[in-house]
Amino acid sequence: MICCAMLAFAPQGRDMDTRLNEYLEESRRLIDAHIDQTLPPPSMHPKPLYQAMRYCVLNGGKRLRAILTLMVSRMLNAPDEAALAPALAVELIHCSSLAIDDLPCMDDAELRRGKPALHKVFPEGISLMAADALMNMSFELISDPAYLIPDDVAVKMIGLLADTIGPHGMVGGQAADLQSGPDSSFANLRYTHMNKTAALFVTAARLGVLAGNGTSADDARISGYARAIGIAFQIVDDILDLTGDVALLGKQPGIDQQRGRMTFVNYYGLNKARRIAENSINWATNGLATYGDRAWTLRALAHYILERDR
Ligand code: GRG
Repeated sequence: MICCAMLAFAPQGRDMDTRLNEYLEESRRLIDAHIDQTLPPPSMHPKPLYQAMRYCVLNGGKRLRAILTLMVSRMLNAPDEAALAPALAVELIHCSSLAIDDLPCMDDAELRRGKPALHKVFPEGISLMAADALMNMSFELISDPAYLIPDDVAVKMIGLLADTIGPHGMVGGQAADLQSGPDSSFANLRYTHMNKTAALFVTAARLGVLAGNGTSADDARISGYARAIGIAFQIVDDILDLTGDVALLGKQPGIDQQRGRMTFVNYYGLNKARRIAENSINWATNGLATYGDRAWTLRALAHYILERDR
């Protein structure tokens, strides 16, 4: 059994930053190792497809959403085995969405995670197929008997993921974003980012509740926390798009501005957008009081999201 000794106590102040960085690094290594084992080998036919899938995923992502699934299930005292398949599934969906977002018909991005975007290395059609394949693999993983997820839990997990990806989730959010412009309404901005970005944070956390056999009260509390950090994540992303450094971000800043998209920064200005992100993070962490020290990783992750520079 994989266990996380790092849950044993709640560190404070600067010690919390150090412990969180160790925790993130250890969890990232665990997830990367499992993704590497899970993805088919690059020698499989048709080779460009499998090579593109591996290029898309195994390229240095922060793995925050997968780590969030693990954090929640660990807080609920579940062994990592219960949460690994949904954590990997969330990460595959996230990577798939980044590849689609980067395509010429979307952002036409040059860079992702400090490397040429998927469609700059592989033909555009293969890149789209790789993104589709990763999305499908996420469902395969959860229904794979090797992960021993009880059938009723697997059905709930698959339903949750399908909702999150679909028209009421990320696809809807992306479509709203594509239509947005300098004069878009606040309602459209909120809809876009709730669905395009926050929805996957909420689902990652809720998968952790399912893996940890949490109650409906856990589900409601953890969903509220994840929605708030998901929105803060996007506001910080909008801020970094304006102020960030290409070397740290690993992607070209300024794309939102070039495309004339509505962002939290365009709507509120830099200072107010930052204050809204701070309030959202405070709201998120206040909602964790019931869990006491057991929720230190979730509190630390919320602060990390606010302070991140990449
Ligand atoms: C059908 C899965 C699917 C998607 C189609 C393209 C699309 C709809 C949605 C786009 C979702 C998207 C790209 C949202 C942006 C969220 C965001 C700011 C991502 C950056 O996340 P990080 O910084 O990335 O965690 P790393 O590289 O660390 O993984």
